[in-house]
Amino acid sequence: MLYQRSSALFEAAKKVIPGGVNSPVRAFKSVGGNPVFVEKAKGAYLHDVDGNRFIDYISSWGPMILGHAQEDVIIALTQQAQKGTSYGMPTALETEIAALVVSMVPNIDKIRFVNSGTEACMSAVRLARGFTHREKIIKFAGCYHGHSDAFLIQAGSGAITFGAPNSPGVTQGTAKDTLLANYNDLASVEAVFQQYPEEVAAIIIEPVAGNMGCIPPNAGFLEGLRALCDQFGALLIFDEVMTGFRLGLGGAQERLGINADIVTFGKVVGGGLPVGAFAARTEIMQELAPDGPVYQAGTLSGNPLAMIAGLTTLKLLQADKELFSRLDGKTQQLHEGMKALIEHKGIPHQFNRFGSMLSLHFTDTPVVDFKTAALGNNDHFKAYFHGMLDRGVYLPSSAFESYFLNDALSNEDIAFTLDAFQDWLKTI
Ligand code: KE4
Repeated sequence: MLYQRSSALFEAAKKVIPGGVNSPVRAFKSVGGNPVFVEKAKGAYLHDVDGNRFIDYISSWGPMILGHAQEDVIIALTQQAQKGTSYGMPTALETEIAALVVSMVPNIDKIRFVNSGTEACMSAVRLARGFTHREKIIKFAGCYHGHSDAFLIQAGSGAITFGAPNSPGVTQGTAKDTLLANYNDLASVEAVFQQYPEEVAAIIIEPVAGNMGCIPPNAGFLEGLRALCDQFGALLIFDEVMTGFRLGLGGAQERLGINADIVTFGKVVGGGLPVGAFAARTEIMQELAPDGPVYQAGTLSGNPLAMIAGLTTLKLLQADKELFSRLDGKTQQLHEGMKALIEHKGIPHQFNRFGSMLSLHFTDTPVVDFKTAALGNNDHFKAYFHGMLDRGVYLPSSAFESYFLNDALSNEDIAFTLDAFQDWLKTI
């Protein structure tokens, strides 16, 4: 693979954009080399500016579950754009997508749309604090809920990659109200509640973690969180920015059978446009301005382009009753195919999979939390990432990310990916 134009574009970008990217994980810092610049994408494929084609396993970090440039979404966007792109006034479109999400997702009566997953999680925490009149939150080492100050404490995703899970610029005043526990470790959560029995407004968690690689919850873990929240009067916030509309229409709540108090969304709900959302039962949502005193706002929140992209995507997901099982099946096919190829190679490896989320960790230790995720051999990961990239397969550019399969992937694409993996394995 040649990447000359990408490299030249990267040099130009670095002159006017910090690190040459608008989101750090894209910079390839964790895997080395220069990022690939995309020219276009269609279905399961990314095409870079050097004419290379890649099978895409990040799907824009989750949103493109239907594949890129899905025809119905593009048509709906094009038609909507003719009517204008943002009004700063309410539209029936917002009500339509809000009602659809409320009909799909358990335990929510009302939803507020915002412009990113960060904004959704930030607003959900403010709402939980306003509703409970408490100040502290519990988050889990390695989980990532966006780049709002309160979350950049032992944060996952890109924050781990840069060795700055605790970002400069986050004040001690903020950090003192973010309490840390360990994923899949109920005792660590109970210990925090015992120390602050009446001060915790909420637990916020990725019900299936995707920012330490993919880490499913152990049996009983989420149920235990629900019980602890009920015991200590805290709210349970499910950050479903990744899992929402990916694990199924009802997301992790439905798939895992756990009732959250507030649910946040992003990625798929916007169909590739900037959308986040947070939702809860009326008793909680009525605290939000303009009904209640908890303030939250946004110029482009609910804008018609984002709404029509999200609405069209959700309707397509709802109409295709086989989509989620088909997607899970492709993920299982990829997982089992890769495992069969690597397991006799004497290379330490762990695969984690849940639904259409998957990750490969180069360690013998089961990956169940931030600590064990950090044991992965990053030199192996780098070689794997670039080995697959050079063979036309685009994987997440960090060991602390999950793959996100899309419905445009064909059996031939999976077979191509397994051939590339087998060919790479011969080189190590
Ligand atoms: P955004 O602000 O990036 O839309 O969403 C933040 C967020 C919140 N919650 C979860 C569970 C998330 O995974 C994210 C964002 N995910 C990362 C990928 N690990 C976005 C990719 C990036 O930072 O460029």
